[in-house]
Amino acid sequence: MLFQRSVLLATMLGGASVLAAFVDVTEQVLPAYTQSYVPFLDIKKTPMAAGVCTLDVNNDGSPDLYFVSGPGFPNALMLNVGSGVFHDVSEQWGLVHNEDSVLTCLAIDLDNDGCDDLVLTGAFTGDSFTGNFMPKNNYCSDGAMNFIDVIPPVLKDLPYTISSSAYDFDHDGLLDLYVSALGGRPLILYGEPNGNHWLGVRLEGTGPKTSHQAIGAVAQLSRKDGSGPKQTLILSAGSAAMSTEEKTLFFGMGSSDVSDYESSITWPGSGETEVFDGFSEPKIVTLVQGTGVPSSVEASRSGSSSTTGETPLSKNNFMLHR
Ligand SMILES: [Ca+2]
Ligand SMILES: [Ca+2]
Ligand SMILES: [Ca+2]
Repeated sequence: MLFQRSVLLATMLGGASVLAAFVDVTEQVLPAYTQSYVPFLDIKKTPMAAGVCTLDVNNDGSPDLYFVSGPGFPNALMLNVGSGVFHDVSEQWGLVHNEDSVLTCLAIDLDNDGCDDLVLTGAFTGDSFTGNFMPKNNYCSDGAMNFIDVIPPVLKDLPYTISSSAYDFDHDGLLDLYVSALGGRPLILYGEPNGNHWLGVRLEGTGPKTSHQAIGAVAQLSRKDGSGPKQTLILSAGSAAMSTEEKTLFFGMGSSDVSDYESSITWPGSGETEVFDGFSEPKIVTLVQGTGVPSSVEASRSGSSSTTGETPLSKNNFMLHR
């Protein structure tokens, strides 16, 4: 179910309280989801939707949804068409995966081309686990509205995976993966550097309505001249099952120069949008609410090998390609 906040209810220190309520808007905003897949079921009673990812598959600035479902139910990509309505585009984008149910999804830009990709772990048929998927979003490479599975062999048939999370372990600006498994060793998969440009953004709220960690902030990156698509990332406290991850938001921009871009941050609590400019790469910057310019610039270890260093966990490289 999707809930739209109408009023917030919380008890405040000192006894003051604020009235709160949530309204179920599932059938209004996801009509295709209810009509296409479970016409014989009340969606409120269906066992499907093991998880959901938020990602902007077409970089139009409107977050879309990808549902992963239980045994016997297809997964579903719901495109945000505005006015609070989502359309089912699973088949067009090649993201049905109805033969294998998936426990968890993770939406990140694995190759820094500027488009969110997916990592789907814990595929199972109901009787057994069958492996995993890693669909790459081709929208940034050639405008194609589809995903193609590019999963590396080491992960493809790994059984009993339960979750994955993303972190830039080797500080090269390319997100890496930590994949946990039931009854087995976890995997760390290092992204293979591909030369694409990137920018890491850390957010710091200064209140009074925005928390220091700024969880819930919406960060958008777009060209200063207004041309081209707009990337949108939402700062969350974690994703997938039993996982947490990097609080740095990573924007990839392919071969484009990051100095051509600016970022607008909509701060949680206040709802105010603030534009930051003056980026250079390869860098991780901190954007402090109310300052308008990047601060605490941290150079990456760009160029460091993705295969150096010791880890007690197994380590395998992957490279995304078509
Ligand atoms: Ca979108
Ligand atoms: Ca990508
Ligand atoms: Ca990395």
